[in-house]
Amino acid sequence: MKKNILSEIKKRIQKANKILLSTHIDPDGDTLGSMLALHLILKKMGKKPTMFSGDPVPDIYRFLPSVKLIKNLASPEDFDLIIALDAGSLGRLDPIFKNSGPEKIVNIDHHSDNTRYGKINYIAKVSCVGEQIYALAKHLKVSLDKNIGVCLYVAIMTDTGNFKYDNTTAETFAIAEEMLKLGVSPDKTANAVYENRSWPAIKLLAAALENAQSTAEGKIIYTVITKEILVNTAAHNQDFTGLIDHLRAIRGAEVAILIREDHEKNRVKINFRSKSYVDVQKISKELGGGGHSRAAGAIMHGDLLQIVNQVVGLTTAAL
Ligand SMILES: [Mn+2]
Repeated sequence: MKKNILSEIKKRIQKANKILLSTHIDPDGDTLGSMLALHLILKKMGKKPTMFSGDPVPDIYRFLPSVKLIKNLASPEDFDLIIALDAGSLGRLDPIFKNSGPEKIVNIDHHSDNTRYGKINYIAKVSCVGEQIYALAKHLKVSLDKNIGVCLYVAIMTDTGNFKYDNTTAETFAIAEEMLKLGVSPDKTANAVYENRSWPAIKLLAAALENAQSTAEGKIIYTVITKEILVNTAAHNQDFTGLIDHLRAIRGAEVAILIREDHEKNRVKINFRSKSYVDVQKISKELGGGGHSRAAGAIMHGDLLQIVNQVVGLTTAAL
């Protein structure tokens, strides 16, 4: 099954003249690491892929090889193949793709609620898309090197929360082992991503913890980041990375919820993390979003207080 899909992808890549690779909106370590690794792999095959991310690359990922080649403008109609990485639905891709039919799209993703919007859909139950790019590289018989290794390592490291989420498998460690043998340094890579936080990010974290609320006997921890907090801390989108993990880390917490006002776009973003049994993908779906069973999110519109009540109510009902 997997082999068939990999050969189909291989055929499409070999046939294509102009290949566009894309991250999802608000890019994270998996979508970026996977795109950068795939770009290096395709170059080894003599292809000249273009990399696209509509949203800026967070500072903590700017050390990755070839990151400067990522473009924030592209016209999908100029390409004969589009490879989407780590995007569960067309809506998770930049709006430039909204009229891209399935014909040209290869969809490589690991979200179980993926809407299969591509002509070829390679959906796997693995920790990160990085694992899928690794499998693809093996199938393409492209030899890996340290640069590809560090990109894949970042994809794995970030999507497994440092090899500690329940998506971490023996295969995940086996791939990471191979990356280390290629010369990837686990401490340097982790330092670049995690020990490199900006002051606004720290101030934002302080405000998030200060305002955190506990409900349902401590099983739900939530915090609300208002427009005022964003202005006072000078925090940006990228400064939210990893913040919610501090809420989930609280003893007795099952679900952590981060509710944040996105005043520029007049909407409210909801992020969920659960520790061991609540399916937050299901809750997110009811709110029009999606994700994984232990990490999911949604975008909502309307009155902040009403949204908070609705989100906390739904989560309480799911306990
Ligand atoms: Mn991912």
